[in-house]
Amino acid sequence: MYGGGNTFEPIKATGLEMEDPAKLAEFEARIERGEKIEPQDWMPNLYRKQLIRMIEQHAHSEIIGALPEGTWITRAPGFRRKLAQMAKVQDEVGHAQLLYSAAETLGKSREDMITDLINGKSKYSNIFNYPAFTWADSTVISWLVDAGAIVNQIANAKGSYGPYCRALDRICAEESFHLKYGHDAVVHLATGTPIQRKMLQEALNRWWTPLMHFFGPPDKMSVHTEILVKWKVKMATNDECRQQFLDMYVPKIWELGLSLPDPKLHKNAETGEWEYTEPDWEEFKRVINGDGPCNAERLAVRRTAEERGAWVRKALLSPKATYVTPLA
Ligand code: BYC
Repeated sequence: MYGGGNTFEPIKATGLEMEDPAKLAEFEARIERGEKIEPQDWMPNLYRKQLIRMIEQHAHSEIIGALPEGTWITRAPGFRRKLAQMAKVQDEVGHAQLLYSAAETLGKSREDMITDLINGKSKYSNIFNYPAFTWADSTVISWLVDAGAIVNQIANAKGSYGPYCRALDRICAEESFHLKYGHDAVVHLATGTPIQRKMLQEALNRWWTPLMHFFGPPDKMSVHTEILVKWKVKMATNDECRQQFLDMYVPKIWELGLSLPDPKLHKNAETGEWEYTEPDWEEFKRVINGDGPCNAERLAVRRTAEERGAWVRKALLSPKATYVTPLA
């Protein structure tokens, strides 16, 4: 079982009662005033644990997320798209580096994080456990998965933990290029031949449920939202991010003459809220707990990368390692 298997169970022991009440009150007052918490500052153990969990999962999502798109570098249509795809994948791996560094400031080593990933102990985003069969799948990831990520990350970049917020600021700047790249590639297919349009529509149908899952379970089922919103780690709830995504992107999808595989999907004119068929949350639980179509394959790739890179890390960390310049 992945992730400890307690998904959706309410947290019974927070450990907050063990904290010094005066320090806790001052910590919460700082957050209330909009101050950033920095690594050397006092913080409750639960804040530290929650941040490690979330930032680590985010970092893992970036390196695992590079895999489905990475397989399309050599198969992308044309040299220009290959170059752009390669740059995007490289950016995603760079995001993981920034995020692992941010999580390390909280006391968990990068080595431990990678070990927990490849042993299946840590989670990563549900969405990267689905296959990218066609080039259209890859374009849907580049446009809509990055769009969903930006909605979440722009909000959280204004949060309380300094190193995470600074990493998110930089990531969002790069993600906005990905969004343009993905949109361009989608528009190209949508305005292309009937076969290209069909391929795009089929990809959209495949990715819709994983995209709805991407923002996390509905607020009423979410375990961590309450405390994370209180401590300004999450600046918007799962449902708020999902609504914002629907608001921004459903009209753009429809504008291209594409459809979405949910007959109930519409914006309620009175409430201003999008109404939709609840995606299958049992499927979501299975996928995030290790039983999705590609979980085993994704982790196997990471495991191999770790094993094959071990000698490089060992050599670099060896006290005998010397850097020899060509002129020395
Ligand atoms: N996938 O209480 P909840 C990218 C888990 S990568 C998997 O609502 P929380 C990109 C959750 O962990 C960007 N698991 O949780 C890269 C918890 O389980 P545990 C990815 C999920 O933390 C390459 C349980 O369900 N973005 O953009 O309050 C190429 C209960 O959920 C998911 C981030 O990582 C999920 N989707 O809220 C292209 C953003 N959702 O830990 C693109 C950072 C929930 O108790 N993370 N779970 O075992 C977050 O903002 C929040 O963690 C979430 C979940 C909104 C995802």
